[in-house]
Amino acid sequence: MRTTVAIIGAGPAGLLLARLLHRAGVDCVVLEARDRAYVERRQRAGMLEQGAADVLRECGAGDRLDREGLVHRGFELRFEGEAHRVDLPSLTGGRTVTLYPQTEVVKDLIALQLADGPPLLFGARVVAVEKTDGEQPLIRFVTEEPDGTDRTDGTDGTDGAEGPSGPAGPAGPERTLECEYVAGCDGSYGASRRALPPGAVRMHARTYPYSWLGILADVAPSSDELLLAGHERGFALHSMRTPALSRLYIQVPNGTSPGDWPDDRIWDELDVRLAAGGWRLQRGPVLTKSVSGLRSQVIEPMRHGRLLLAGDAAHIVPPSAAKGLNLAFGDVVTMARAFTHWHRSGSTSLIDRYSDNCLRRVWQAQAFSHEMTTLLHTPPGADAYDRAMQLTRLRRLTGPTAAAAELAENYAGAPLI
Ligand code: RFL
Repeated sequence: MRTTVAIIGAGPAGLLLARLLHRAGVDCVVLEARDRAYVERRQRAGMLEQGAADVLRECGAGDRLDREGLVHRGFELRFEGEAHRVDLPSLTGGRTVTLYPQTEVVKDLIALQLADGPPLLFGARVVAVEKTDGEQPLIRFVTEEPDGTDRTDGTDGTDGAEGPSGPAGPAGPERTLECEYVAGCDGSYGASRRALPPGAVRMHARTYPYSWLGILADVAPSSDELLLAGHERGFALHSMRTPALSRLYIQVPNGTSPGDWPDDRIWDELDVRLAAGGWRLQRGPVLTKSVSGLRSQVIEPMRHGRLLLAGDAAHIVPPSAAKGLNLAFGDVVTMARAFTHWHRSGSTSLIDRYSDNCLRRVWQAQAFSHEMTTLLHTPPGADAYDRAMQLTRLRRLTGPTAAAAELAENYAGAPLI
């Protein structure tokens, strides 16, 4: 098989890139290790910046988003038993964010691609990416049958922290795909990162000393907007997936097992951490319960030869600022523009600047995600001084200050197109 751009991974990054390239007339093939049902079921992000929603609309994937997405014009920061609303449009010149689950973004993009897009091979696990230093990279992959095992959320139900896993089922013969460029969109445990020669890139990494216990609950959200609490017992987040499904998280120590937290204990803790005035949290049946660690990673540069990395393959952010999916979209918009320019003009100038152009946005999102994480979480061993610092930062951000405007700007994100 041959193509112009080989895309590894059919997560949001790979699927959006395929869509953008298809519309620009650049040939591509997408290889995805998992089966379609698995990819469409994987619970992860929920919040789209306005720029990300605009890109989906622009490439024809905005119909259901506009019908079913929940537009949010603000969010609340809660601390010391009080709620402080951050109004996005007034602080950002009119920007908003949209709650629309990543599962639905992926379903919409897959449906479009299967209807009229470039080839998308499910169950095609890339085992090697070769010759990225030369003119003609080569991808080796095996096709696998789904074995019915649900590995959606990692080993213990952790959501999305998907580690390297074995084949899904019996592997067929190895096949090859020749191409001119490789887009590595296969997440942090994919084949693209493994193809980087030792010493070719630098990996910056940080692991935070706490995790998130998340639940999906079959109950209508208790608030129309996101509530983020910086309680001295730790962070809590009230979010939603749909008007009938709530998504809630609490900070827990690293190493926590979901089994340590019976449902009532979770609801009681959420009540304490999210408390503000007479507000009441509605309880309901817990549908899923999972623990995920918080980490930051950046690979620098995001390119080696003819292999360009995008999304979680290139960087990870802690979920506290909801930037991961949005950053992935930012990368592939930049990448699609670079490949399109090269395809039309023969010039590699934008491909050569791809990494630098992305990294400015990536580090900005890293900084904001780090700030939100340390602002709202209580580290092990924190004392009264640490808490006073945290409350001082929170008060500054919720007052009529330039800091409040900066918070809103970062939260709503910059336009991508
Ligand atoms: P994905 O989604 O991991 O997709 C990678 C795809 O590559 C496939 N793959 C392979 N295919 C072929 N051969 C191989 N050898 C392969 N190895 C892997 C995989 O099967 C998969 O289909 O990466 P992508 O596309 O870069 O997308 C990144 C986002 O998924 C991620 O950043 C976000 O989910 C992060 N995130 C959030 N981002 C936001 O923008 N807003 C949010 O509100 C938000 N909330 C979250 C989040 C992440 C969370 N977890 C799981 C840490 C909330 C949580 C709890």
